Amino acid sequence: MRTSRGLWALSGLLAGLAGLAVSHVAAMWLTNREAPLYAVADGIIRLTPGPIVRFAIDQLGTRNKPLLLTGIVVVLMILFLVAGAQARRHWLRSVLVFSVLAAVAAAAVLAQPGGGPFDLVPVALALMTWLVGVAVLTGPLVDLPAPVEAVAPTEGDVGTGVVDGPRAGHARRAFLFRAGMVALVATSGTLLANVVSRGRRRVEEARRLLRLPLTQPVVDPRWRVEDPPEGATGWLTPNNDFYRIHTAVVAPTVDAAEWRLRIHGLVDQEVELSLNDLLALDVVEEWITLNCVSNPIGGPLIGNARWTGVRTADVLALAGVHPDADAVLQTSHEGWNCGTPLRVLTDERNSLLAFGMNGQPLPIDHGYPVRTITPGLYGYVSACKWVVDWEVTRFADFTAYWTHRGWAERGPVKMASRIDAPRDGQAVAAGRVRVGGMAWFQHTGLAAVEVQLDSGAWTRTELAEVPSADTWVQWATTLDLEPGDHLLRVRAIAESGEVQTSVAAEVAPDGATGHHVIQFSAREEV
Ligand SMILES: Nc1nc2c(c(=O)[nH]1)N[C@H]1C(S)=C(S)[C@@H](COP(=O)(O)O)O[C@H]1N2
Ligand SMILES: [Mo]
Repeated sequence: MRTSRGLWALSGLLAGLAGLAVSHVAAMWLTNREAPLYAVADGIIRLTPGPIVRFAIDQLGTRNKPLLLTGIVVVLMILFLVAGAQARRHWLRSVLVFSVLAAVAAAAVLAQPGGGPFDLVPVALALMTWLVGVAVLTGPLVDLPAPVEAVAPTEGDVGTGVVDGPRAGHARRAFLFRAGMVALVATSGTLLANVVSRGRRRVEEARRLLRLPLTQPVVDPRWRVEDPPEGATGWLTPNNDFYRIHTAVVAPTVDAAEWRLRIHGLVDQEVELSLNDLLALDVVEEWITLNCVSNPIGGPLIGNARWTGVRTADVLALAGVHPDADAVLQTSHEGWNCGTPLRVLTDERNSLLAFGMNGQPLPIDHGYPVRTITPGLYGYVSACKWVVDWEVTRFADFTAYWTHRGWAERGPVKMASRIDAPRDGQAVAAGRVRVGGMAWFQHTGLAAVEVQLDSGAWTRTELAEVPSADTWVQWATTLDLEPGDHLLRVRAIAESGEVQTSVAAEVAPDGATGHHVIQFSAREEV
């Protein structure tokens, strides 16, 4: 071993990882929150400009958070190595690095919604582990000779004579033993953190046991096209396949028994409702298709489910809404918010406070125990998950999470259609081929879907029936394909006669427009 510099850095890394593990376990046991690491990730997202967050969601989909967390861990590991290496020059230097990291974590933890001094305990324990860990690990290293290049061998210098003497060997063995111990603490801590009941598991368990008036959804065969093409999208989106969009790094875990919705602002009387209060109202079941404003043309950020809940109109009636109000500012448990037109929440449509999704209690990631779901509006202005607060107010008096970041104040869904089969770039056999997909214009309704093959005429497709205008529509048709490359385009036509525009618009600020076009090839059968 020519130099002990690597061992100093390694000491920092091991102590650092052990501290992370300790903070993880402490957070789960003491505060019933996710580890401070997640608070830091949350903080980074909150401080990042909206367009960049949107871009990340668009580019990476649901992988954006694991990637962010991985990025943070990589940066931390580098800083841990630096802290260890700095300790070799003076122990105070590593104290400084670790203290700065702890301060950042402390700030992030306190900035969490509902964050308090008690949430600092895991951070303090991590800092202690870091400092003690580095001291314990580097103790034996002090006895190792300095790196060779640092000690120029001069005549009569006995210092270089002990490079691999018995003292050094002993020091190295002592270091390895202690490193092993610290590594053990780090690994068992991490394992323990995953084993001990996390807040999520606890709520997951309660969710499983929760008894709600739910029935299993039944898809009427008429809502599916006959003879669907291979690769067609199912009309009902199973909960596990339903797209998920939220700004929170870790979905909030809300206790259904403690859940309350507070309604205040421009109302006759403030009310606070529990889940049982909701269940005392008329419970309804509605098929509603939900989509994201940042779904690009042909994209996957849309799903169709049968939601169980109570009408938002009935709930607002309990509070009595003032005539000068035009909006409800909805806020979720973790602080995200959106502004929804009061008219949409109180008109004839089945805008719901939902607690059931496809016959199951709402999954945690989809807003357990209660969320809003509003036919005809994009999610970012209406579908507040983990909703806990409704302020009846006026659009002129606030901006919400996404409107503050430049997205449109109103988000009615735009007419759209999508080709699901064949896929873009796919090769199919020439001759008669079934093609199909989905089209939607929630709460307005579609009259037809047409396709255009290459530069041919627009032709009508077969449409399945729908239970209401609030869901997507399945379409299919048979094409007669010559061998070679083809382009297929789709467009929808509303009940009003309006034709889906071919003019392309970006998703920002209020939803994409344009026709979905795919390119595919037909091959001569061999
Ligand atoms: N609390 C909370 N609710 C939220 C969001 C969020 O970031 N936080 N995102 C909204 C957006 S942009 C969409 S498209 C829908 C997505 O709902 P889903 O994840 O159940 O598909 O939730 C909406 N409700
Ligand atoms: Mo969205």
